[in-house]
Amino acid sequence: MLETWRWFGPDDPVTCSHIRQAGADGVVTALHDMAPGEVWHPADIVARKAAIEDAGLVWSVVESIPVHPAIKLGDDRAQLYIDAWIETMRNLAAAGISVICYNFMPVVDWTRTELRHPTHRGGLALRFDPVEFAAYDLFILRRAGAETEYADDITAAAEARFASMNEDGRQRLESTIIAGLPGSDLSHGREDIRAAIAEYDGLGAAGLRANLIAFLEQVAPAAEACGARVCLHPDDPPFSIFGLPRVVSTGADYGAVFEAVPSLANGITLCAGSMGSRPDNDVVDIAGTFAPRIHFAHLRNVTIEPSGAFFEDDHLEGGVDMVALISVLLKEEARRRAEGRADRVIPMRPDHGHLLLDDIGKQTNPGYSAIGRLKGLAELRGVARAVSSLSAM
Ligand code: DNO
Repeated sequence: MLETWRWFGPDDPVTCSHIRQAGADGVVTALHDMAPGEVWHPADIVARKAAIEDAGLVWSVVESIPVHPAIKLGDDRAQLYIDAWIETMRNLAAAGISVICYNFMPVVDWTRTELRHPTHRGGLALRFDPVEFAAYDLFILRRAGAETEYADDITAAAEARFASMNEDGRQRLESTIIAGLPGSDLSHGREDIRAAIAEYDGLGAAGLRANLIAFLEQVAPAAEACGARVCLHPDDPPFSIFGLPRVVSTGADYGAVFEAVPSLANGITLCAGSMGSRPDNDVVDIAGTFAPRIHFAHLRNVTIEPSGAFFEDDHLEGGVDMVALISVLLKEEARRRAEGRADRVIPMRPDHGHLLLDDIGKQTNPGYSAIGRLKGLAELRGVARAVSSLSAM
């Protein structure tokens, strides 16, 4: 596997020099200042690539080219934005950057309710609590219709949670949920988010999936033609929030997409943490099923609490058997080598990490501090090294 590391560009407090010191060889980044739908200019791509190479690294994966909401809604501007997305992909491929991650989550990208959840060892972790989420949706956002969507026990627990929060706590919850986590390309105010959610009224899961497939029916042949591979990141969390459809949450969801658009250029970002946040997803099994389409892997782990809340655990703890998952990825690499595939090395990154040691109190992007990821990468590297040498015995 190629060890990579997410970098948010020149403003990221974790620099390319830090990435080199952590032992990664590849960088995962995007032109984060471009708005969804804007075409990335070849000169800007080449300049960013050169800056990464000057630091002794390679720009291995683009995460992400944002998908404009018009594409997800399938409205009359969709074609314009599909063309723009494809043009950006072509410009990247022409610069030699061919692995392109994206997601298809409506309105909000990855979402948590808490950014500094103390772990039992004293680090700080990201967490999602459905009761806190419902408290926000029902009693702060007051989304129209939300009251009919939650089970009575969740509504009662959410009401009690809301009542127990002071104004600061309510504001913190709101900014955690809607102000945009790093890489999400979106940051909403309360009115904007109500309006953005309302645009999806009536679309439903079938409509959203049809729009995803319509997008891929154009993207996959264009990717094949320019030598790119696109990889769809799962929903995080992998279930509906704000009453919005989410259609990339399970193995069956991926199966439907690949059945409709079988090209191997149409692939998956295997995100162990996102998929593992749902007890009915067997991540190792899903990885095995779609192995030839795994163009990129996000390795992290979560523990699901009895209430259904989940927190981001150490990379080798939590619900996903990381040794088994890495074994699937290494086996797939061997299979690709035997098949003579050019993409035989799968890029992976240690996804997120706890806030630890000196990083506590520093300005960091939630989930993307240096030390937690350094530790995660070192653990994952150890597993990969051990699995390969044991399988060579
Ligand atoms: C969270 C990430 C997401 C992911 C995008 C992919 O840390 O995994 O931001 O990058 O959703 O498009």
